[in-house]
Amino acid sequence: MISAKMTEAVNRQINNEMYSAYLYMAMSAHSSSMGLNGFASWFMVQYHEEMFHAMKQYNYVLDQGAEVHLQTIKEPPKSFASAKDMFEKTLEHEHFVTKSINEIADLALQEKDHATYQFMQWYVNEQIEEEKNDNEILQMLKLAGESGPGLFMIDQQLGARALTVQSDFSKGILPTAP
Ligand code: OFO
Repeated sequence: MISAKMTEAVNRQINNEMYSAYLYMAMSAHSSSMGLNGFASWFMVQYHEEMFHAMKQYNYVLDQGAEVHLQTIKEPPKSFASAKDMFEKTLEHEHFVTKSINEIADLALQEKDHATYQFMQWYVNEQIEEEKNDNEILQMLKLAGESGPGLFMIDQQLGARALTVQSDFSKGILPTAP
């Protein structure tokens, strides 16, 4: 069983993950409208990753015998200035997510809640990977340029990203291979 304060914190994080999914879905739509189909596909893969993050937390709350409390998801921006702008906003958002994950891990330590502390370590590691990927893409955009052949090349590369997480939750969260 987790505390009421921890239940509230994880529920808030479910909302953060759902907003992340919504934000990347908005970026995917915007990329499509700009003809950047590789970017659109990359952001749609990211959308699925965020839904997976949210569903893992949803499952965790239920497994702990606590209540899931779904909250309003705020509206993401409608449009973005450029491909670089989308990745700057992505990185900025992921910094916020990292901070909020660290706060839950801090709370778990304070409460001597080892189960939640251990559960959150998966997210701590995931954030390192996400920030690294976003930084690398931003670097590419700065080096190869934000238009013409440079942008086309990055679009092709981003389009190759494959989905590696579960996206069908009709049977709950399936155990991942060891
Ligand atoms: Fe983009 O990260 Fe979730 O947790």
